[in-house]
Amino acid sequence: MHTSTPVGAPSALAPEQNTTRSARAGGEPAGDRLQGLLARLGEVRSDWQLQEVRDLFALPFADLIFHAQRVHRANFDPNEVQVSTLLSIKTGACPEDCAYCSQSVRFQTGLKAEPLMDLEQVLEKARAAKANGATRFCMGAAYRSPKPKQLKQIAQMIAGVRALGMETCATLGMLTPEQARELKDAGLDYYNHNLDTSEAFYGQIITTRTYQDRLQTLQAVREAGIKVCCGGILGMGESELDRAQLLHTLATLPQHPESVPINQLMQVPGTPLEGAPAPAALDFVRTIAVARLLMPRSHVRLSAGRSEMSDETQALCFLAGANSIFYGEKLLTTENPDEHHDRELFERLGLRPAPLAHCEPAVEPGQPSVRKPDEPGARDERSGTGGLTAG
Ligand code: SAM
Ligand code: DTB
Ligand code: SF4
Repeated sequence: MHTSTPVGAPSALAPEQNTTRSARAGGEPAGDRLQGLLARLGEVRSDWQLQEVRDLFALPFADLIFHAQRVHRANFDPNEVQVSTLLSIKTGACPEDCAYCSQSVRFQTGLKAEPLMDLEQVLEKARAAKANGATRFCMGAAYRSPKPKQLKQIAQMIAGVRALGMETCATLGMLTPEQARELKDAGLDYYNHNLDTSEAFYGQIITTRTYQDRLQTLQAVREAGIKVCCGGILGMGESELDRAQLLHTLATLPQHPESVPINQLMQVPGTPLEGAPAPAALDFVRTIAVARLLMPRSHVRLSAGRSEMSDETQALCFLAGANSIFYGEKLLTTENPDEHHDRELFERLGLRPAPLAHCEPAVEPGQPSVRKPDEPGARDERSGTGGLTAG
């Protein structure tokens, strides 16, 4: 007797069909729609539909990781991880009310506020980061937006770090187009400004600036010719739809951010988000994989939260396409895995820090230089040298 398998039902007899069918919530994708979506994976697109993002989230886990690996390997050496080190150059007393943040003046977090650091102090930290194997130095300041005098001082820091032969990154809050140009002129390579979450959920996390403000800063940064580092945070009480919407917004910007940090909330006592449920590890991995598929040429950073993750979860994140981390015992104000542990993790996984030359910018959507995962010219694996070193 002939029997048919209902859409979505697993069938041991038809493994290929199973790769096209949803096993999770978020709508039952029609087989044709999903086939069309899978066929285009690897393209650098800015025309993603939200439903496509949801369909990727809904893939069976093994299929999602398989596709993420294919796309990752077509664009990057899968054993190389870009390494950045963070420094808080101005700490605390921030007027904004970001519900996750240790540095907001509105929450009693016990953090000691520190003024803008001296140039020489910053350069000393950058030299140490470089000696430890970091190729990018990211300077963070707890500002709503920098004042002209502060920007001039920070411009000197950027020029100084660049002169050490490192890539420079800064995260200083909102910028005007003029300020972005000033930073570009100083030699800034990347500006980090996160969307943090979906537009719909954003108002529950921050009330002192709007989503639109953030998008405007991103536009100013892009137009100044600075590479964009933009991502978000998981574990703030957002839904899977919010995560899909965040990634959809990032992947439909006129140009993909070159760097996409996916943070897991570092819970800070005294903030409104203290006690928020942590994301399930597999959901975090899933989000990394979807980011990899949506933005094939971008570096996806396994950002804050690694100290709360097992080595196995981190390994799954690298397998899912994460290829950038923060290295060093501290993020801005919270902890990161200790350096010894990270060196061991790299050794155990056979990972290497990416040399500077490999930190290529992402490609603009629509450009013909799309590498499909199985196409000739897709990136070959290479062996590298060196490793993370101790401070
Ligand atoms: N004040 C600037 C701003 O908000 O644009 C720059 C510094 S701010 C600390 C940079 C980013 O760090 C935030 O946008 C947020 O995504 C992330 N972040 C801050 N606190 C965090 C936490 N507790 N856990 C995870 N990520 C956090
Ligand atoms: C990003 O996305 N994560 C980094 C960086 N950009 C600036 C910051 C993480 C901060 C974690 C909380 C803290 O250490 O204060
Ligand atoms: Fe201030 Fe940035 Fe923290 Fe928000 S995330 S409170 S803007 S330092």
